[in-house]
Amino acid sequence: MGRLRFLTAGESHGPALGATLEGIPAGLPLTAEQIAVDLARRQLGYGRGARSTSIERDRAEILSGVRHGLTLGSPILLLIRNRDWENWTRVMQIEPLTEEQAAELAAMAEAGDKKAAPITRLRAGHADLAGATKYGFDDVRNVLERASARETAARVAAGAVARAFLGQLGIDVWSFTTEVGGVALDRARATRNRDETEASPLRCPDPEAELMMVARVDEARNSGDTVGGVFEVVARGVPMGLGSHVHWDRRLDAAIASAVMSIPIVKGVEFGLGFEQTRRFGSAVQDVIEGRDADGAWLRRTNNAGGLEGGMSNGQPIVIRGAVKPISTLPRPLVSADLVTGRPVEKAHYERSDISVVPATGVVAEAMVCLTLADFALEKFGGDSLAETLDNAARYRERIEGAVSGAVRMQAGSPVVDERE
Ligand code: EPS
Repeated sequence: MGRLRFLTAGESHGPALGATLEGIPAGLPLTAEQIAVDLARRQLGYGRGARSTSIERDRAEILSGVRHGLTLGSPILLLIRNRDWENWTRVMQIEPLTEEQAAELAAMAEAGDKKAAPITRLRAGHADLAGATKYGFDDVRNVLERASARETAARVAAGAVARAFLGQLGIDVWSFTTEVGGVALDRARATRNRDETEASPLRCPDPEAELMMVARVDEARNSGDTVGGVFEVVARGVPMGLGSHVHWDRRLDAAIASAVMSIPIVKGVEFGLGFEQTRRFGSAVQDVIEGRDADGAWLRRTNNAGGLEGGMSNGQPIVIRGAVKPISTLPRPLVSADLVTGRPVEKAHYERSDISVVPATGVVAEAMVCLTLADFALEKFGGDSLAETLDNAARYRERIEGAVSGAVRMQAGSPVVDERE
């Protein structure tokens, strides 16, 4: 990241998660309420476990960088307290344990409190083995606390700030679920509008497919298993020319792919037609340029490139899909091996887990896309104050003739799946 940087901190069962965001211009209206919207969306979705649905009620406190509802241009520090912390104060204590406290922890473990005992039964697919080996731990908890999906709450809080900034530029980023456990949405049947999709159990615009997806989640739950799927993020209103063809690390497609791949459960990213392009002739893939309309916008017959050509935004909606693998903590654990003895064990570790997190991962991906687009918008337009950034952006848009997708915004009530995407 160049102009906009962010860091997250926090363990899953520690006192809090935090995010520091540096580079947002001064003068952006920002409240904790705005951030709460995305945090709540991340906690939803059929297949989520008890932690997200009934224990945590995520809310970010803004601790710096904002005064009287407007950003100051200084680092924005966000804090999300973990409500579950009260049950983990001894297990996750930050201060060294006194002899008494260590004995208390040992007694908890002795009495069968699983969270008090060191974790050594490795989960395949998680960070357990490589993380513990690399950092020299003999308790996997030291790894899984940070490798937990809980960390993504901090990303969503930071992403909500980036979203507020992008909103000022007329850029809108939204996601929906396209596949769960091998059941895919049918675009021709995707009749739900955005509000209806948001309110649905899996945030899927195709009600029929969603019923079958829900059944797949139930099937996994009933057999102690987990399922993955695919989400789609669409960014509208991105002006032509963010990113660059001139150097590998200035390409917007590469930056978005990297940001989305950095979400722990994501195992693949594609744009527009994606891998399907490899199966077609070039004539059936390229998005024919049809000329400009009366407003100066360039028209395309299709959007197979997903809004990105030559590493730059081309003014069409940016369409990103992410592959979500099934969660690696299985309620019916696989056989495994012990970290300390190296010997096989009957069952890998299990505490609690979600069954499926595809819609939630879509919300996290929105955040990563917002942060990346905000970074590239700041690279293009600069500005220490929002007024300056907006002025620069307006001048650029004027120069490229009011162009392209300017203030195209999703209307509530319109279908969310555009056939051309
Ligand atoms: C997670 C395990 C579960 C999830 C958690 C990620 O937490 P716990 O072990 O406390 O029940 O609920 O995700 C969240 C809490 C969240 O907010 O996303 C894991 O092992 O990664």
